[in-house]
Amino acid sequence: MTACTDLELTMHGAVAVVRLTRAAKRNALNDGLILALKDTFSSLPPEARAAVIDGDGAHFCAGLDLSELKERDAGQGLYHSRMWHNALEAVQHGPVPVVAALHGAVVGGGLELASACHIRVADASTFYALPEGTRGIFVGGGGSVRIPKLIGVARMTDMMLTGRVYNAEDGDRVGFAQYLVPQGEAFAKALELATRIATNAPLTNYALMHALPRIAEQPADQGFFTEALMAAIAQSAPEAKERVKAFLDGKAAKVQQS
Ligand code: 1HE
Repeated sequence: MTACTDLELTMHGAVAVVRLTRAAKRNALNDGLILALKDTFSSLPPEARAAVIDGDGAHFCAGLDLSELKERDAGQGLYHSRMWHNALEAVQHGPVPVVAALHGAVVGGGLELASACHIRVADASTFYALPEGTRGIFVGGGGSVRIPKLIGVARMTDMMLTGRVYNAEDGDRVGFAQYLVPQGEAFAKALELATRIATNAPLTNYALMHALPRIAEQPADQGFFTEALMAAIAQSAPEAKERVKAFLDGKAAKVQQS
């Protein structure tokens, strides 16, 4: 495990809370933090069934630590980007679903980190930007793959060409976040959701993290087939049978409007 004082892991029941604790630098992600994120999500405690990522201070994350950028040549830049890819891959395709608690700046690499999570909860102070465009660089943490899946290629192009910043409400409207809550309430809502996710059958969570994104990328014919395989595996698990029986016996919750 990489020693890093800027990342903290605590367990809240079955939820692993991973917190960026570099508020003095607006949680900018230096190499140490990126490696620590990778290590943390690659070796979560076995009792973890879901995770939350949060950031200390007024901002979720100011993106890449720009003070480290000036030291790299092209080859080092390539390896550096691949290091980010590996780390954020560990978040997206790690063992458990991850909920991001967004507030303040969610910019550059911070937005790339948020987009690697499975659910994003934003509070009213949240704003989204890709300042790479105006800094003369490009996204390197998987943003060009993940962000268009949330908001579309045209909106991402606009953000990078013009420096456009989306506020919390507009970000919610275009698809950055699935939940918008009052200022200061993102962590509580993210923890509530993660606590609920942690009670799902692990195979259902696995299917949503690993099968659904792949099926969505497949041609329909292959997607239907992969879906059928995943459905068969999930419903054959003893836990699925128990949960269905509990409903039929009147012992499980009905679907209810909130
Ligand atoms: C930083 C960084 C950083 C803050 N790297 N040090 N990201 C950006 O281009 C965003 C740059 N940051 C900002 O626009 C602002 O800092 C914020 C809007 C996020 C916050 O503003 P504010 O007024 O609360 O804080 P501040 O006074 O600007 O910053 C406080 C300190 O954090 C200050 O250091 P200090 O030693 O003078 O106190 C800042 O220098 C430092 N700081 N952000 C380094 N990003 C895989 S590729 C991804 C490519 C990218 O992510 S590019 C986008 C980078």
